[in-house]
Amino acid sequence: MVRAQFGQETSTRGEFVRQANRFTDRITSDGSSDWPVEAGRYRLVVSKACPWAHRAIIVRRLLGLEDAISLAVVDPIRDERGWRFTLDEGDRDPVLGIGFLSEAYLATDSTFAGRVTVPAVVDVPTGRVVSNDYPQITLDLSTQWRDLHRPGAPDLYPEQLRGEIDAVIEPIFRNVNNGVYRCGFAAGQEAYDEAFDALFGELDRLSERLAGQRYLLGDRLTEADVRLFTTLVRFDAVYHGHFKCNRHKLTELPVLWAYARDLFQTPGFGDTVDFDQIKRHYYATHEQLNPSRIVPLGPDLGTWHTPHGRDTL
Ligand SMILES: N[C@@H](CCC(=O)N[C@@H](CS)C(=O)NCC(=O)O)C(=O)O
Repeated sequence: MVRAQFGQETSTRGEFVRQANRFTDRITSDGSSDWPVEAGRYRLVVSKACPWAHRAIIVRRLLGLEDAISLAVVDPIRDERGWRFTLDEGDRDPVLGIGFLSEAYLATDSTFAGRVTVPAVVDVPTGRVVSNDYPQITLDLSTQWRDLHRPGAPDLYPEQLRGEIDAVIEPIFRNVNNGVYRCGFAAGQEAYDEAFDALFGELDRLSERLAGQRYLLGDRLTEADVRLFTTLVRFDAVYHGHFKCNRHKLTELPVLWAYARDLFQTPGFGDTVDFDQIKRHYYATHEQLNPSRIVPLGPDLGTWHTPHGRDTL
């Protein structure tokens, strides 16, 4: 039986230690792997609630890969058997023909016993999981799928900026993307305190960086912005309360709030956000954090559409 909770990912000091990604194959354009780039062959399985999966949804849309890679969306509420296709007719994904994502994991590795996670890229003809390696999935969409990008698609991982992008996203991952989980899943005060300080210290540094430039790498949108956005957009709706990330709300951090609104109002970002699924997933799934499963009605989300003033930077 696969597990849907996090007991195995807690250190003796009470820190949340994320499991390694199990499936790390890559789809490549130069024949260097078993998985060639091919329109219509692969299915991207996501939860709209999940920040890691959300990266891939955004990048797929920015690059215009919707027709090349189909999308399967799981129910935001998973049960003890993990992610399920209960939003689909007959409770089955119509393309893969499975009811639970775990079926694809187990078809690929019958001994798999970790958490079944999204995003996952599945090979439709064989039903095998190619990758659940979320940081590599988006980079490969940018670099390997180039021939199928829409005309005028942005280069989100330009060669000359890769060193700087990698340097920026590493602390963002550690302190922000994963940092909010380290706050929320800390099993001890000290582990929580450390994660909290690291998170807000990083947000302060990012505020400084973004005070005089529109995007993390200057005047062009990159993979780094996608990665920061998926955490920021969830911040007030779930992380501030549910994960106790409450030194400030995003709306109280002027630079980051304007930056996040700027991205939200960019096609491919806000139009891929589903606040209802985000809130229901977190508040109704993490039973140990919210046993009543009551989903808060706030915050007011209308403010995401207010002017951001960053186009003049
Ligand atoms: N693959 C990574 C990151 C992806 C991830 O954590 N996705 C979450 C959703 S945000 C998930 O699928 N969780 C399944 C679960 O908690 O059972 C991991 O194993 O930690």
